[in-house]
Amino acid sequence: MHLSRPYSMQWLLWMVIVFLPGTVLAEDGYELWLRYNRIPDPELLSYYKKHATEMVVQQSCPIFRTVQDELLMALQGLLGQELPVNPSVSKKGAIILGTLDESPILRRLVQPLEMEIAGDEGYIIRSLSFDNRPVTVIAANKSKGVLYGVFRFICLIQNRQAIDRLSIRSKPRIQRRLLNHWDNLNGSVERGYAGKSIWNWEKLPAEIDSRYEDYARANASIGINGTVMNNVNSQAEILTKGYISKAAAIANVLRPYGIRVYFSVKFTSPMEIGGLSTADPFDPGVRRWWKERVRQIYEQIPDFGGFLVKAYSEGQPGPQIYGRTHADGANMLAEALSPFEGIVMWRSFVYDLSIDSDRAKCGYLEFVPLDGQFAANVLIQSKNGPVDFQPREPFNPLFGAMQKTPLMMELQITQEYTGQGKHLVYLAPQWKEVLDSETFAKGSGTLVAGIVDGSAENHALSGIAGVSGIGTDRNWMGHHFSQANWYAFGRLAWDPALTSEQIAEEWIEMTWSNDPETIDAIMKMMAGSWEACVDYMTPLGLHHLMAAGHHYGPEPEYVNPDRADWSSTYYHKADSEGIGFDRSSAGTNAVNQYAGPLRKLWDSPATCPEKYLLWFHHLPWTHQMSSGKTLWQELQLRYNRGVESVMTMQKAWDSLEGKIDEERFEHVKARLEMQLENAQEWRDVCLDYFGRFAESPDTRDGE
Ligand code: GCW
Repeated sequence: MHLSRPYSMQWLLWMVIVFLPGTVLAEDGYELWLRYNRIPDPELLSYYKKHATEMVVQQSCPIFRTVQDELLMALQGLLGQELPVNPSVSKKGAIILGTLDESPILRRLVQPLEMEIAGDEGYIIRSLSFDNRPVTVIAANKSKGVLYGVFRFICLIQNRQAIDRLSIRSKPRIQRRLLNHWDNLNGSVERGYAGKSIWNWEKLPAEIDSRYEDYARANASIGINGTVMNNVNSQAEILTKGYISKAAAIANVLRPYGIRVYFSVKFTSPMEIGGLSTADPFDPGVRRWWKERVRQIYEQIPDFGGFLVKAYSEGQPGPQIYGRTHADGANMLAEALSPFEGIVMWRSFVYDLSIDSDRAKCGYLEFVPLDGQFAANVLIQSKNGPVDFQPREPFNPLFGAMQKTPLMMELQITQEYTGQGKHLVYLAPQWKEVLDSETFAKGSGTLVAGIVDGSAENHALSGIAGVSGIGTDRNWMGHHFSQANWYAFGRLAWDPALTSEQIAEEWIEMTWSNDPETIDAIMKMMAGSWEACVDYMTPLGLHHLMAAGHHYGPEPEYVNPDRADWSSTYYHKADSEGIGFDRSSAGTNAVNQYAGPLRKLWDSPATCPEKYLLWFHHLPWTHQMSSGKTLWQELQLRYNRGVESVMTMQKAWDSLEGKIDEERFEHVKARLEMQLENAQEWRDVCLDYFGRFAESPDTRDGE
């Protein structure tokens, strides 16, 4: 039996704490949702023990050992029993794991057709009978699928679900499910709020931090299969021999968990570290340089995923320097990666105001004309909205407008604009709003999710990325509740059709408690938290009112002396006439970038949903809202409502005192206090400022 991990010091310590009878566990959030505390209810415990008596395994490979270790560790924790690992079934309640190719028992039990449907990463979990003994089968075509199946099975027990009548078949809808680390090589993390980068570049490759493996477990448990290790504001050094070896050492730890590594690369690397005088993608020397560098990477990291590129944006160089297009640049890298089956993820986050004075229109204007020009192994990576991870944005109009090109979606797990690891904001509802948006790209029924997963436009490649926010803090994310966003990202990347409630419930039971009242209280807190944040920061379609630079607090009056679009006033345009950005056909006509039915709906303030109202329209303060109030009154009401929601969250949390371990309870309590202060500040600063323009007097209570 292979039990390498559990014998680590950390594990031993953990076991001692867990098994001391009557101990209230001290928890610091390090275990994330992979908490395998003993099931306290004796009846439940004996039920699960009856259905988990032995593990039947007929194969071995690095991923398979991971699978086995994880299940052993989970059941040892949850059930307090160490499962024997046998090559054949000897008991009722056996759990049979494996792939059909390698397991003769599974070949007897499972229909090959069923496995075909599961694909390369999918799995089935079934309650079956083997020689008249009830057994559980976790089967897949590849070991990786078994890994995902095992994590789901563990989750069922953590969620106290029945495991004796299982009939589950699952496979991911999106192929590349990646975290994007905005980690710099000096250990800092851009827009990170949880300490330093977990990659200890200085000590690598000699020292392998045990966190790497825990990071891999957490990601594998939610189906994440890739990680872009470094910041999109990239440094050429990532492509030097030294860094490639360091990355290779990490890749070796991640590989048994089905996770590949990728790099963000800088377009001018051939000049910065290659001694060339140009980075022109049409220059044969440059092309050779990239090919050679890619070859060197694959020598050390044979399953390397590919490159992510931020080009000609916010100071990053791009092919435009040489009069070439995004497609020219992307295709050059694609050519170098293609023999190794690597991919290029080329970002569409560009906003050159010489192309259009409305920043929200720029990505579309630059990229749509290039549709059809990208190589087969290029994906365009686009943020969920057209501006920049604001608390709420309509979906990015590129989704649906580039039908010949696979578009990846980039979401921001790290809460740059939503409270930065200090506010409790559950982002799954935000992501769902975008993924579930109807694009009308091919008549009705074409959701953004269908474009991202490749099904709507029949793409061979598909992907989704989450900007990670993970750091060296013990709880990984700064706020215990920010872990829910990491979790939700993985689950939605696997299946965008899951609801944010389903995901929250799963996560709460794994992370906090199985007590129904506790679950209910936390569910309510999470469910309303995103709308609360939108209300106290940027209600009714307002956006980018954040303070310059750090983007944390409010600064609606901010004017950048150099760039209009780095000013808050550019976005809200408040004056004595009214407030909002006119992107209607009478304004910048950004609305025209959406398909007909949406264009029509959003072009008129009468039919534009109120959540996007000031995104698309500049309206007088006296504009009548659906509530019968004026716009100014409604704005006050929303800001106040946001603050009140935080108070409600606080009350809900306080009611859980004694039901949640003290350390995490106090941590969240303190953060909620900070969140309330911040929400009040947002409200007061914004209403004071807008009040200077609004016609009616400031009726702070929304009356
Ligand atoms: O959201 C903005 C951030 C930058 C970031 C940029 C991007 C990595 O403020 O910090 O740079 O977007 O996505 O490229």
